[in-house]
Amino acid sequence: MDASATARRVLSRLEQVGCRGRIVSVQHVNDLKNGIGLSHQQGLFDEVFYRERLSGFQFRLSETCPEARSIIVTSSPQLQQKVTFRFEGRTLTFVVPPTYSGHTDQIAEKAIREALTPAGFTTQAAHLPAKLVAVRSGLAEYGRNNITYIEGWGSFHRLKVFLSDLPVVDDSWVEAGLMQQCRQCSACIKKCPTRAIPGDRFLIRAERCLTFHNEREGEFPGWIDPAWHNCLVGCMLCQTVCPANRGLRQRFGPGESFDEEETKLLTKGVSPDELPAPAADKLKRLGLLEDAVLISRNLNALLRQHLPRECG
Ligand code: B12
Ligand code: SF4
Ligand code: SF4
Repeated sequence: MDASATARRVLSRLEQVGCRGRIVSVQHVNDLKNGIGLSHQQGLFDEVFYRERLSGFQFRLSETCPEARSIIVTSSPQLQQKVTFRFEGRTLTFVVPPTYSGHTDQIAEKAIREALTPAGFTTQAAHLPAKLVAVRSGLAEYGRNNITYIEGWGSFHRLKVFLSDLPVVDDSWVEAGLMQQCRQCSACIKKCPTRAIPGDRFLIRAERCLTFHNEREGEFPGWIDPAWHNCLVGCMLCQTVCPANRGLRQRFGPGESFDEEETKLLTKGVSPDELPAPAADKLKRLGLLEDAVLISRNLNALLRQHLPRECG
């Protein structure tokens, strides 16, 4: 089978398993590198944020994956999950945003392999800036909140990037585009409690984003008002206010429930291997098992907000 037919097979196999994808030439990796590099040179990133979250991308493919010919980017729809905790005789429900579970990456990777292997091609996961690949390949568009949107799935989708030795015949690489709906809207700017979405530039101030702080270890900075916490991890405010997510924001996945004993253990900050198997399985299904200690800190912050007297 030739490269063009194999590429079509990859994309249709992805659709069969509920994902969407685009395949572009590996040469565009320089644009990705320059895109992030230029913003860095212009001083648009807080240095701690850059070092912790952006310095690990692997752009030097000639060293790490010299046989790569294409970049495959996939998008998989995911829903929010409601997670219920029994605590001090009360039931409290908090949200886990879409995209924290990596199970859809495995589904996408399997589909890609099934299409590539019979034609003699291979694939592997890549560590590249996924939004930039998704938008420049034409798979998605940016919202003003800096999250990417896909027709029918809004921003409730997870991205994953792969490399392949499949040569690219029909390449496409567009300028990064802003969603049409954003031109007349600034709802996310107004809703963001930390002012992370600026009015005077496109790039968010990631070091102010609640997600940056509740996904990293340590105490929350003093300027974060405890009342801002709205999810077990991450933050949903700039997505739930967005008109492009109308019809999706009320939908939730199966969710999980933790009983009184499990909740108590979680609040104590135990490591994943100290959790009883059923509780660990629930965290695993949510995609949060490795983050059990962060979840403990975040859960305590939410409980303090909802049960101020009980939790001190
Ligand atoms: C670092 C990171 C973060 C950081 C920084 C977020 C950010 N906006 O960059 C923090 C911890 C804050 C974070 C938060 C969240 N994240 Co995050 N994060 C990442 C990660 C690891 C890298 C993102 C990145 O490359 N950032 C660097 C910036 C520079 O990239 P960029 O936004 O694409 O910037 C380009 C554009 O701004 C463009 N540009 C510049 N000027 C202009 C002007 C115009 C008009 C236009 C159109 C474009 C444009 O050029 C820039 C490049 O120089 C990716 C996973 C991955 N491997 O890529 C997930 C990822 C982006 N995160 C994701 C998600 C879901 C979130 C949260 C929604 C989680 C949550 N619910 O709380 C929040 C959203 C916060 C927000 N408003 O952006 C998803 C996004 C999926 C989607 N639907 O788009 C990803 C792809 C993870 C995944 N596997 O799906 N995240
Ligand atoms: S809230 Fe409005 S401005 Fe923000 S991403 Fe959605 S449509 Fe765009
Ligand atoms: S995720 Fe929350 S804190 Fe971050 S930009 Fe959106 S609204 Fe602001």
